[in-house]
Amino acid sequence: MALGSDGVRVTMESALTARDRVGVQDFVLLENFTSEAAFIENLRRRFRENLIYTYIGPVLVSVNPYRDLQIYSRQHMERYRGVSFYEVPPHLFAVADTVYRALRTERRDQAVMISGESGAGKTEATKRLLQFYAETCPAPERGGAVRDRLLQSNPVLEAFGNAKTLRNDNSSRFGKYMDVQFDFKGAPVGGHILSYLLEKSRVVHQNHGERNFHVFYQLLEGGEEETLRRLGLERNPQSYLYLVKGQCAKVSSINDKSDWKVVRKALTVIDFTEDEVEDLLSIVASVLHLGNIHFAADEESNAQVTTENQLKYLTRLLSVEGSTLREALTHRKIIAKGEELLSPLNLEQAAYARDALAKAVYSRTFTWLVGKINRSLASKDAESPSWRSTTVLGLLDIYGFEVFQHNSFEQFCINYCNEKLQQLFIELTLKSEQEEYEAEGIAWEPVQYFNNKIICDLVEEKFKGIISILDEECLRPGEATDLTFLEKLEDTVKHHPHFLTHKLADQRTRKSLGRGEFRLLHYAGEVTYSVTGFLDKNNDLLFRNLKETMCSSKNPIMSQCFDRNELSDKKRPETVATQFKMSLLQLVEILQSKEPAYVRCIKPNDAKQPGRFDEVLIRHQVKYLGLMENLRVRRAGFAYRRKYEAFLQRYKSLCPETWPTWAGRPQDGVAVLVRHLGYKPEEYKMGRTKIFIRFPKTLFATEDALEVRRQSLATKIQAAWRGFH
Ligand code: AD9
Ligand code: MG
Repeated sequence: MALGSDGVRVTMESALTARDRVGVQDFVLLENFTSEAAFIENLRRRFRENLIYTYIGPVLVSVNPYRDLQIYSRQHMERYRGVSFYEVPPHLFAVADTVYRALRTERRDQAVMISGESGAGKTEATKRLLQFYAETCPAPERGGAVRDRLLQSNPVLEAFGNAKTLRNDNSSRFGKYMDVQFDFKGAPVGGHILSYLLEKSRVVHQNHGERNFHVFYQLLEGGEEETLRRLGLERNPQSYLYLVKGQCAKVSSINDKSDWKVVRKALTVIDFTEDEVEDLLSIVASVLHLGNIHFAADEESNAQVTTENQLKYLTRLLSVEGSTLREALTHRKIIAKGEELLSPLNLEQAAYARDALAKAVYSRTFTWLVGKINRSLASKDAESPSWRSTTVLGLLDIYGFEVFQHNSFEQFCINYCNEKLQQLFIELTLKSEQEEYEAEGIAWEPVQYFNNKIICDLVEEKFKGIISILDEECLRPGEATDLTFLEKLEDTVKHHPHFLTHKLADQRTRKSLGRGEFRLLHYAGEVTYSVTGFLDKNNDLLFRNLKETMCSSKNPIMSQCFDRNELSDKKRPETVATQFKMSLLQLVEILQSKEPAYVRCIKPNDAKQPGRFDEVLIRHQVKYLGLMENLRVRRAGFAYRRKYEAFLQRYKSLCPETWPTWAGRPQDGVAVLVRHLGYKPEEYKMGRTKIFIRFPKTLFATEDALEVRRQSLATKIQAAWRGFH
């Protein structure tokens, strides 16, 4: 069979014969598997042929083509259903189908973990997977709407949680883990979403060339006249200070107007009533008004609100008392010795309080939205017997490793998250390798690998870890600063091989480190973090009277977001880093309880353009994703393994004893076959159900023999045909 132009009709082994042109479909078949150059060359060859998918054993590596390759149609879905993983060229749908079948036949929960840097294609992959399940799975007996809801939750979450950044026009600014629940017939019956660390600083500030969250622009562009009038909004994004910082309200690849239509419709599908939509939009609009609140200093340098009109709209949209809000924006309430004191804010403090309120309102609304979607996705059949036998398929679309020119608290959290996931990945990959060897009765050969637990500990350990030390400093308001935090770090983790600061560095490396920085040697490489803002971001303070004001809101969404208990609670709320750490531990637990599958996404260039393969950029990602390590683990023992039946079926024509049919056990047939082919004992092992071949060259030689036989057969047939005529 020739390589089909649609890239689908080819079997794995026949593609091997075209390996010079299109590379190998599985990196484990690379002759020189420890060479990064060979790895990248293989990716390049395939990318040139628009073959964006390649395996490392069961792991799928995907390179963003930045063009529509027409490979996700219903027809493609059908081609990948029910076929064996290796019989078809690598594809996301092959993973989708394999995972789904394992879920059905083994009744074990599954998790697909999708990782990669910003713009690598994680969210697209997640959407394609969901679409695959929505379109190919049977419909549930009851509550068929859940399929629509699963799909429609996405545009809503993207409107509120995605934004145009320099790296990606539709960048997810939060991490997402989504469970899809299936009943015993394999029909999707419910879902649940967990979200992680929304980048809320974006609400009040965007870098040049970036935007705020999509929803603001969508509402201004697409909202009906009457809606905008009610909300007191003008169409022009330039009118809103929270939207002009990045100076790029318009993006050629984005159509805010039509996107808004989609979002508006989706809200209805996920059970929003008209009132709820109104309440939600009031909040979105209030954030814009909040950004336009100005202050002027009175003669005592105290801040006064000067934008009465904005205040009026805010009061109405948030359903709070005007005087309370005015006071809360310009004063801070302090409780000292049981007495309440109002301390006026200066201009800088007032602007800080206003921005803190905008961020809190927006991020809590986002959390509420996730909760609302979850209620709509919750299986309505919770009490029925089928519920009890549901299985779960999880999809993890979470930020990849980040290294910028300037790295702050956010990158610290994101990179810590990647350390945790990498640890889990190595653990699970090794475990599954070991399990397979044991199941097949083959001796396990221990693999040397870098265990990044040491870095995870450095970040998360009690008392001595970076997060603990940061939290400790956050408990000393007025005394602690970002720099005292750094000093404490230096004192506590002095001689750690993965930690460095200006003071601790030797003369040579000192030059590359600023005084307010610390450097972590992550599994994926070095990252230097500036401590500026660490305390503030970790504390995430919202002045008490602003909280009180919001608790008094009559907007039903706001009153759910700001709970009065928060005010009376004597216990300090958990810091941002600690909350994140706990949610990560929970995530790891969820993932550990499931059978894992992996999609590793790679971004080919920074220009968001098709056809460009930037080798330097790709080499970095291969490193960050730990792909060479992954390949090494996979290749530690055997390059290739296949069920006896499949192996015999393919190669039986190469041995007179097995051709045309072998009557005995497939395993015995394979034993006869490989002996005939001259396999040496060190080249292979016979497991319980599979043959394991150590080197690719053994397989390639067999494959070449097959090709020769096919050609000679074809020549004979042609000759016979000519003779016949
Ligand atoms: V981020 O961390 O959220 O900033 P992602 O999620 O990894 O990032 P995303 O899926 O949003 O990246 O992909 C970025 C863009 O690349 C998409 O908007 C598409 O235009 C493009 N893309 C990604 N994957 C594919 C694909 N398989 N086929 C075609 C793609 N285009
Ligand atoms: Mg994304």
